[in-house]
Amino acid sequence: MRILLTGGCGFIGSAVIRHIIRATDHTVVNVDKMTYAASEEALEAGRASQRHTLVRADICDHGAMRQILATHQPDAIMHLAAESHVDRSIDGPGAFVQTNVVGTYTLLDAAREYWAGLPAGRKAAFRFHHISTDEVFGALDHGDPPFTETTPYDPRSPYSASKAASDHLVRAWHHTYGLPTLVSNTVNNYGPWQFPEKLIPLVTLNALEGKPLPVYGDGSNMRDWLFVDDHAEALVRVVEQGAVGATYAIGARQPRTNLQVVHAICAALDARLPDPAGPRSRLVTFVTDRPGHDFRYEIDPSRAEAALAWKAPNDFETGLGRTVDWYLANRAWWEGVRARYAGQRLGTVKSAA
Ligand code: TDX
Repeated sequence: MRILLTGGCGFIGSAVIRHIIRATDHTVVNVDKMTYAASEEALEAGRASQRHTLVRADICDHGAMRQILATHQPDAIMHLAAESHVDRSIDGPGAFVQTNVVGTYTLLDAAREYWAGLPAGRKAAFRFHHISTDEVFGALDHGDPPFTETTPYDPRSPYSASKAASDHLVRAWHHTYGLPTLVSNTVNNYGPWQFPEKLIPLVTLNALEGKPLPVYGDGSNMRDWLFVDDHAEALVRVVEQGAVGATYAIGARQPRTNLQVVHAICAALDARLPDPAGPRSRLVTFVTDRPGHDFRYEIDPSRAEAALAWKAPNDFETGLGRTVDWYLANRAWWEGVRARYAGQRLGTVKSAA
């Protein structure tokens, strides 16, 4: 199948492209705006593959989307392009509304026009797969059951509100216009090539550089963790086998407190590269909490696992070991990224609202 994938130079999009090139015979047209978080290097073998084409374009550009669809004639769209960092959405929500809401609308509109013009067989087989997050469901408290496909929406940050809006638009295009859509929502991803603004790569690099490891609040907030290559595998199954109109809640049943995550990173690094100054946990520093910090996210992936005949191969400890090994082996990449963004604190709402 010919897949048009948006955001293919991002963290999750590039993992999907690597998986497609390695494990399937699909071809990919990668539409990416190349923002600060994009990395062409992350495509690895995809860069040189005849089955991958990179087109630099913004999903908010309707004319460009129409033209790319007409030229490349995809059988499916996997939509991963998004602004993704919650702290940045606190400092500058406009870019999130623009790319995540207006961009998704623009892509949907161009996709509908393209899909309407397809011959009957290709029209029936076409899929628009929208990739989203568990943050749209709001925050859980201790003891609340994990999110599922039927949990009501309750987004609470500019980022999650923009993703929720885009999920609603995708479902509206299915119910109103019949566009054959699929939606998946997932937990926190981690792994190689993640931009070091997110917790795991930020703490890994700070720990390697002997810098403070910033833990928001008391570190008891909980996230549920999925290794990015496992997510990529699940996403390709969704686009290949998913039921039109369905939602898939994808996860690996690996909830941890942030403090557990930070200690696990320190232990993994200490075991591989001991720091002469002592265990890296000494660098843990509790800092002012994130405004509106959601307490806990967790997904029950039972329905998606059954529907897709898929289960995440890596538990948190295995995936984290692979991640830490990757950062140790790819210093040149992250040193270049850190030269542009050294990991300074974002999203503290310094000026009074
Ligand atoms: O320096 C930090 N210290 C810290 O304690 C950072 C960057 C984060 N945190 C905390 C905040 C969260 O409780 O760690 C947790 C994880 O933070 P992030 O990596 O910023 O992720 P999160 O806010 O949970 O959102 C992520 O998961 C869902 C992604 O950024 C989203 O794109 C995804 O949709």
